[in-house]
Order: sequence, then structure tokens, then C-alpha cells
Amino acid sequence: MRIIDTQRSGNCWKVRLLASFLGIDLQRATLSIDRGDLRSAEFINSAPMKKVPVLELDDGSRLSESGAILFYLARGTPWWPEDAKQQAQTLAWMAFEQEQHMPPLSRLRLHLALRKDLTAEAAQARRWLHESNAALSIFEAHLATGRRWVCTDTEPSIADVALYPYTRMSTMGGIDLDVYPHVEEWVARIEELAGYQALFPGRPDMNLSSLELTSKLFSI
Ligand SMILES: N[C@@H](CCC(=O)N[C@@H](CS)C(=O)NCC(=O)O)C(=O)O
Repeated sequence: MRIIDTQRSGNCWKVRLLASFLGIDLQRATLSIDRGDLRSAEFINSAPMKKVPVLELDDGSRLSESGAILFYLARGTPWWPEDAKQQAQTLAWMAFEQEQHMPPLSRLRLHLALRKDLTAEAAQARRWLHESNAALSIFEAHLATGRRWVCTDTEPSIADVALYPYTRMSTMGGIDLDVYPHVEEWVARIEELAGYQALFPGRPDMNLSSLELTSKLFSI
């Protein structure tokens, strides 16, 4: 199996992270948005939704959408709960991530890394900041009920994987995670799991760096 990804995409990180937790050896083909790789005919013809991540299966077929790929990899493992109610809750938190959480957090991160402050184009960036904090507040209140994982009791599910990258990188958008202590503890729990893989394995200096953004080698 091979993942087609970009270097700093949180959506792509989800897939590599779960594969690593599951001990799946995932080949990697890393594209650059900046270089125009995602506009190439080769990518457009091969990517069902024209975005990364794409998971290429051994039979040559390709899957799009991080949540769908997480589901595909997790079936038959504890990362996809057996109980129907927990499955529904997992899907609900993954929908929350795609609708309310990832969009403002990823846009804020990119905006701040490129423009350095919230004064330029303030109105839009402040909306993203407001929406990001609203999503993190919902997540904090959920975790504050005493749960260790997003919707399962004993072991994490793919909802935890889906919510992790953009929560982890929210500080790049100027968000102080100290304000969300249960979220911070949950982030630490994820990072203690066997098989955890950082955004840049072996390069902790790169994980929360925005250097590539300012030198225009970056894609969200
Ligand atoms: N809902 C999709 C979002 C995928 C997405 O937005 N991918 C970004 C990278 S994080 C991308 O391909 N951006 C390039 C573009 O939009 O042209 C998922 O979860 O996989």
C-alpha cells in the first residue's frame, strides 16, 4: 500500500499515524502543492477527489478522504469499535472534525505562518480564530466528562486519530492549548501510544515549525 501525501498536511498525517499504530508498512509518495504537483494530469487522473491524502491499494485502486481511509485501515481492529453506538459516535466526531474543527484550524495555521500576525486581513483570520476556539471548547467539554478517548472507553478509535493532527498543530495558528487542559492531556495520551509517529519522524524541530511556509515550500 502507498500513500500519496504532502509534507505538512494534517489530513495525510492522520493516515500515516494510524498505519504506524497498526504496524502497517506504508510506502510514501510525497507531492508539493507549491510545485504544482496537485495540478498535474497524473495526479488529477489518479486522485478520486483531487486532494491528498490518497491511499493506493495493492490492486491499483485508490481511496480518497482521510476519514474513509482511516475506516478502511481500521476495520477488524480495535481502532474501529464493534458496538454500533460507538461506531455512530466515532462517525459523529469525525464529521465534527471535518466540518467544525479542521477547516478553521488549518486555515488559521496557514494564514499565520504566511502573514505572521492577525492584524492583516484581520476580519477573516479572526473568524477562523473564533471558530477554532469554538471547536476546541466543544472538544474540551467533551473530554472534561472524564473520558480518556473521544468515544471509546478502553482504547482509542479512529475518531482520536482524526482529531489529533489539527489539534496538535493549533499552536501554529496562535492558539494556546493551556486553555484546554483536558485536550492537552489527551494529546499527551495519544503521543504515548506505541507506534506514535510525529509529523516529521526524527525531526522534532520541524514538527511545529513554519519555516517552509514562509519559503513557500508548504502545503496545509
Ligand atoms: N476532507 C479531505 C480534505 C483533504 C484536503 O483538504 N487536502 C488538502 C491537503 S490537507 C489538499 O489536498 N489541498 C490541495 C488542494 O486543495 O488543492 C480529507 O479529510 O481528506
